[in-house]
Amino acid sequence: MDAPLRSDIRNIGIISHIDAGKTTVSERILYYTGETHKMGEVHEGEAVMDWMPQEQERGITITATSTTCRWGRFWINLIDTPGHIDFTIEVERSMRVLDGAVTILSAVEGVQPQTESVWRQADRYRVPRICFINKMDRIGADYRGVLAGMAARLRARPVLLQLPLGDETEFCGVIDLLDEVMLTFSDADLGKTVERQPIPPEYLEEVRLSREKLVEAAADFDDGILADFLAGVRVEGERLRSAVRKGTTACRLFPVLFGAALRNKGIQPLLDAVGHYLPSPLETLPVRGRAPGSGASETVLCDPEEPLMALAFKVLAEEGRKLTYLRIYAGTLHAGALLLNSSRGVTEKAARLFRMHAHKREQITEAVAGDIVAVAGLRDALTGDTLCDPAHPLVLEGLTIPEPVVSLAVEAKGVEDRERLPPALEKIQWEDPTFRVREDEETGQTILTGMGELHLEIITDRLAREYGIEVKSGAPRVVYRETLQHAVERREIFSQEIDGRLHKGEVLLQLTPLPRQAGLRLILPAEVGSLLPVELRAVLEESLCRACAAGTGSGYPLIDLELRVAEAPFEPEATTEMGLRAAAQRGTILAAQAAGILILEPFMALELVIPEEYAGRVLGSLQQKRGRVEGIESFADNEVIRALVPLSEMFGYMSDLRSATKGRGSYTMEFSRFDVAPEDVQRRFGAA
Ligand SMILES: Nc1nc2c(ncn2[C@@H]2O[C@H](COP(=O)(O)OP(=O)(O)OP(=O)(O)O)[C@@H](O)[C@H]2O)c(=O)[nH]1
Ligand SMILES: [Mg+2]
Repeated sequence: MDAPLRSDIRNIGIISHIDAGKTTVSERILYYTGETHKMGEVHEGEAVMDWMPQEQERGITITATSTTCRWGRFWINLIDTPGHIDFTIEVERSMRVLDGAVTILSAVEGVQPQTESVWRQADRYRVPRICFINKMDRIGADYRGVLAGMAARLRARPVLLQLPLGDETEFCGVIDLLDEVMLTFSDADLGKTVERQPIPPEYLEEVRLSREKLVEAAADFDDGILADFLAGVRVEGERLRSAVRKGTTACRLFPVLFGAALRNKGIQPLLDAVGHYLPSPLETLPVRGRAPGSGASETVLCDPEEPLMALAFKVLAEEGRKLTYLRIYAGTLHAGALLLNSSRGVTEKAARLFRMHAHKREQITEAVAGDIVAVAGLRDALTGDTLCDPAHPLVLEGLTIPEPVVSLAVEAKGVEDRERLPPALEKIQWEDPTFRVREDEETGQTILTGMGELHLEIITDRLAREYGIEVKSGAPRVVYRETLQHAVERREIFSQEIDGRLHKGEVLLQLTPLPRQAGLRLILPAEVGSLLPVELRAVLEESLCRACAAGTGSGYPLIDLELRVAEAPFEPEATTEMGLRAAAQRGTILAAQAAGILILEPFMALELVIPEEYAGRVLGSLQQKRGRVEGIESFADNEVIRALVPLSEMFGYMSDLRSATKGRGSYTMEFSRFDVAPEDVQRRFGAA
């Protein structure tokens, strides 16, 4: 069977701010690599990578779509990610399993707020990147400004591998600085034919200067090049390529290329660059796994002969069944194999294996370490789970799941739909770890929690379209947390005879408020000296966590406190699981109420990019929204404002900003922390 060599695999993601052109670039990649025979356009709702109806209607990407394509000897597993912050989990899961990324920047807008966020996500996973400055055909394209923004705001070191040919609407191709050749893309066949010609004389001087800078950057990674550079000897393209590759894979250098995806320009050199500069799975940092029992960690080698080790990074619910995307880190996966889900301690069968082509599947029989494939037949696996050889259990590090902070109360419109709602929501939860569901005990409503208004809107739309369930929903609200006002100590004793048996439980609890962002710190009595059996200790710990998660009455979890169990006496024959559970839960709630509850609300880190002339107006409106400005910097004609704002004030901000800046401002917002809510909110919950 036709299968890739590990050294020829490139697992890459396409990342950027919303609308920079990721899907348009991906569609060209599919077309030029022969994956598709028609170029799908985002604005016509025809992009293959944007296959969901909600994506096609809105012209935005919502879910990360993975596809495999071939370019020369390379097998590229490509994931097109969404730019909208509500779908940030899609970038997170992709960065977790990819070996490299292409960052798309708009030549007009440059480094935008969300560019910074995805750049930080890639930094966190140490993913090497190449940058593609897109939309070079647009009026106002200014690549020098983009480079300055990269250096200043991303603190990255860009290195030009090309120069653009022609400005704005005249943009027609690029000059390759390594091989010193001009590349143009034929309009006659949708850019398929790349013509190579000598550099026009008027560009020679600029090429000389830019190539010198490239050689200087390459010299930092190759002493031979440094010597030649100092001696004024010409350095051939091939040597530059390998030095730039070293710098790129070490995340110290970020090669920059140009194009206009919509005009079919610049894509083939980008594909070459993916092969040349981004690492194969053999070259990435070794992955480590942890043994489930002992916690001992060991290195996982990207070798088909090793025991199987894979990470589930995405789950799709298709007609009630799961399709699970796996990144294989070690070993060979055969269709029909029994795997251990070491994160959950269950065995599962990988019944069928597929190579994915956007939404279409190609069935395969095996896949090796380094590859990305999809599996049908896994029942329990969810995003972040490890699947491995049952004889060699290890758990890989999972994903960082961002905090969902917006909630929406919904009710099924039709009576018969009420019962169908929970299973439908469960399936959507399989797919999306940033989507939560709970019942409000008082109102009987179902509360959906997600990343933002758009996220929840898409979910209700999917309920109607995919599951035929129409829901009535209220206005979106923020979610809250509870914390304590004072320290408190409480002894709780439970003692009751139930069905002729005495159930006792006793705890002495000490609750102390902690600073913001401290979370929950649980301290049980020292194991030495405590008579409490191990099983009951576990019961105690679980009950306390549960009590905190339920909160004291607001329905929101209790956080930022230390909960110390100073005493948990054990009376053989009398202390039971039920007794201890009752004492722990009741004790925690009553103690917290005695300590005085304080309601916390979500605050977001807001980053705005707006033209200077609108700064005054935008700052004024932030102040009204209880925002705290934390920094203002100027880049070119733009002001970049960073502020901390309560999320409750930010609903509908997109249209506010649009009208305040005549559509020229943009922003991104991500959860920062829970902090004290104002008086009216405290009163609403009967707190403070
Ligand atoms: N002029 C011009 N427009 C472009 C270019 N590339 C993309 N566009 C347009 O920009 C818009 C956004 O493109 P997309 O490819 O959907 O952007 P995206 O980055 O995938 O957006 P999200 O997935 O929603 O984050 C579409 O209307 C494209 O047609 C380009 O090179 N030049
Ligand atoms: Mg897109």
